[in-house]
Amino acid sequence: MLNLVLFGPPGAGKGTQAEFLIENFDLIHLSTGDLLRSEIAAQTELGIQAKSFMDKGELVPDEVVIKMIESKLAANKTAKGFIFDGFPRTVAQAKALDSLLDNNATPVSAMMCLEVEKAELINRLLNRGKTSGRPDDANEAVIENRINIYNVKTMPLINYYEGKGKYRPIKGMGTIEEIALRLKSAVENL
Ligand code: B4P
Repeated sequence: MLNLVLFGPPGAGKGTQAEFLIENFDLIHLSTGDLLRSEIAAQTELGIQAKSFMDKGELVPDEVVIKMIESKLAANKTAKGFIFDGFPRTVAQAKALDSLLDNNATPVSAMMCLEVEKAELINRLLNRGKTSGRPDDANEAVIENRINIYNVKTMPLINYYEGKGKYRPIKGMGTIEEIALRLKSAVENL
């Protein structure tokens, strides 16, 4: 089983690159951002709660996203593997993922970390904001907040996975196709 954590700051290309990985490796894509946005669109209680965090660029509380992932894993027991996109984002989430996967005896295979310069992240997100209708992409101050939160709460996961020998940095600058090829060959070399 291949379980990939697709990692990187907001705008690094996680969602974009996940699509190529699904095609190449036949994995189930679990994006906590997408799952939360569909809860918002359906106006569920969870979605209404999550929206107040997401619009400000804050992280949604750990227990909410962990529960979502837990139920998706339970619903896909025969999968060949998973791409975790945007999850985990905190050390508590990473520990929870380890214990959920332990229950299925299928640990994280690797954490693929897309590395992109800050100015490029801001450009990409502001560009997406022109058409996406996402409030968290529309405002540069919110984007800055998302990047700061990534630096403080999410970056420590690099040490977490490096300590387990699972950290794989990937240059995330360049065209979408160039980055997809880099990722594909890194996964093939696992
Ligand atoms: P996400 O949906 O994960 O948002 P993201 O980080 O912006 O997505 P991504 O990184 O996939 O976007 P991409 O670069 O592909 O999360 C949104 C919010 O949900 C978070 O802020 C948080 O509030 C909440 N949340 C989600 N998961 C959570 C968790 N686990 N815990 C707590 N809260 C959580 O795309 C960006 C743009 O760049 C696109 O327009 C794309 O076309 C473009 N692009 C990509 N690659 C490019 C390239 N090489 N060149 C030029 N443009 C490129």
